[in-house]
Amino acid sequence: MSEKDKTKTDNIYANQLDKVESFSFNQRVVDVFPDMITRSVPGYNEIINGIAELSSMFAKSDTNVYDLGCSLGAVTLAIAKGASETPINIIGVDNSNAMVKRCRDKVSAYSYARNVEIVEGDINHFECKNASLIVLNFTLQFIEPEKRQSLINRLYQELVPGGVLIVSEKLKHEDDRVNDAIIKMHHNFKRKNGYSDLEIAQKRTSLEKVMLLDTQQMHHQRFHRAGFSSSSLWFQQLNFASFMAIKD
Ligand code: GEK
Repeated sequence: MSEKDKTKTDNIYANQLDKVESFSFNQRVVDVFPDMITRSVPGYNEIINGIAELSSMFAKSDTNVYDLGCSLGAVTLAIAKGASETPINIIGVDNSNAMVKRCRDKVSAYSYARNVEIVEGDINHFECKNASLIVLNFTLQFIEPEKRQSLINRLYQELVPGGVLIVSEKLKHEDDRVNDAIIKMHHNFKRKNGYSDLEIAQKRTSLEKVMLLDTQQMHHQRFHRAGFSSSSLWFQQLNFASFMAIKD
């Protein structure tokens, strides 16, 4: 099987576990990741395609474009294709060794992704240089909440004027009634995609301490505190959304 097609069905939480460990991006997750993320995140493919389009508009010649928390490189590859007319370097960063290894194999299978480098590192300490576009596609929600503002502050500084930050996140809602209703709709989405109630419940427990959500308002406030004069939602499906913030 080629690197392009290597994906297995996610059944990590299919059987009752004695103890549900906190979620981590280990080899087991890497092996099923494309299946897991497309069956769990409403609008995932639309967001990836949208980022490809946005990269064709905002990636600037002779700059760097960053995919922070790149996992298996879906965003990296989308940018390589979307901005193929523009001479840029694309750098994907992830702190999971298992993800980075598989991502490098995957990227090397695509001839249009020769301008890509995949780096193993913690995005809290990774310096982006001369960046016209920085993407955190469902990564910020895994960063400790107290580190999020300083990370976004630094990314603002590292963007060139006119540079764009794209942040996709699962959101929580201020109003508990809305929150509960949308969570139920998300669980229905997962059921329709073949996950059982047991899988949904065990996955939820595993994420409880490692994926901490912000409201839409918290994201806008954070972008504005960092210096962005403009931040907008360009995509939302249920409680999954993507923002773009532009540096003047
Ligand atoms: C996609 N963007 O397919 N430093 C670097 N990487 C990190 C850090 C950190 N501090 N914390 C978490 N990660 C991808 C999906 S998944 C989202 C992103 C999800 C990495 C982590 O190892 C994982 O690969 C990724 O962020 C989050 O568009 O699985 O819901």
